Amino acid sequence: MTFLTKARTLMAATAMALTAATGAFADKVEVLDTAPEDAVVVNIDQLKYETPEITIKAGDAVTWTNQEVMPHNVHFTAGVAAEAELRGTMLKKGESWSARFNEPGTYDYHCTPHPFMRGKVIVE
Ligand SMILES: [Cu+2]
Repeated sequence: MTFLTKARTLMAATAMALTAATGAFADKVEVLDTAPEDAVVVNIDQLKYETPEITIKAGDAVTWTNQEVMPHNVHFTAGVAAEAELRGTMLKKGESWSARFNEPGTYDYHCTPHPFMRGKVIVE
């Protein structure tokens, strides 16, 4: 761990402690009701995530949008996004699902009915 990473981790920990103190503790991955305009978009089409690996910063949001008729979702197995699994809702064509990533790490995911569809969110 570099000094910078350590400093960042400390800053993140401090920010989280402050957030917790105000009563709005942020989960590692928060599912959002609406897609933020500045979210990084991952389109789903032809049985794949078009950008299977994305790198974002802690606090950034990601929106997955299904572009085809075949329903898809975003599924993090237990221990990845939280202690329990995080299974996104199935998306019909044109539908989106968004989540905010609050902690650095690598978050692998797949599509529940199509486990060969895999993607990764790297949070710095
Ligand atoms: Cu799928």
